[in-house]
Amino acid sequence: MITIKHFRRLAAAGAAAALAVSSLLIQQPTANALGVTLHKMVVRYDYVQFTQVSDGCCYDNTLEVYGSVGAHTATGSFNEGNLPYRNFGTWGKDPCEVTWSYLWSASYGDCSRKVQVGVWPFADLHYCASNTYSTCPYYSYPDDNYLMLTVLSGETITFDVRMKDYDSASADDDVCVGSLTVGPFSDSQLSAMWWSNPFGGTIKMPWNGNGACSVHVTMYDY
Ligand SMILES: [Ca+2]
Ligand SMILES: [Ca+2]
Repeated sequence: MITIKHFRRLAAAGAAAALAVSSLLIQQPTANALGVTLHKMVVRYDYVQFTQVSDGCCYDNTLEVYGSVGAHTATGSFNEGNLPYRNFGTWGKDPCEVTWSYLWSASYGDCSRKVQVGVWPFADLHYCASNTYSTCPYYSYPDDNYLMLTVLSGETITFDVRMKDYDSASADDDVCVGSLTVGPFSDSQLSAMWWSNPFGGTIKMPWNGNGACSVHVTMYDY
């Protein structure tokens, strides 16, 4: 049975709890409490275009490609559990080989992609989300060609691509490696990057004897 005295004690406890919560909020202000806008940006990797490829002897014009695409900000305020890379194939290995657009299935996520001169859409692949460009923590490939990135005004954004050609008899070759750093942008510039008016960027690697490529990436405010 709750007496008036007990009730008062419960009410006092409730007030103390509320005070504790409010002081917690004061001690640990969120970014929004400081007047900082957190822009949730969608980064979409569109395609890679290879304008020149060579796999060495005897005019071999087919590469066996694995790699990663990624995006991060200068302060590293990622979403998605701090996983700024989307990896395909198996870094440094060649467990299986399929054509770029072979069966849209995560089962082939660890396979190298056979690549010639041409345009290859990133939407055709499955990826693992990772905190490094060279590992897939769970050896599964459930992810697509999109990343979510939290961007603050005044900080730069870097897009990076690393694609290598597997070679059984020698070290693997860089065939499309590069990065593009953009910004910093203001709040209004970031907000203006709506899906119908997105930011578009191109990462390029000039011919290095193994490959020459450009990679297109799109970014918009979510
Ligand atoms: Ca090669
Ligand atoms: Ca090769």
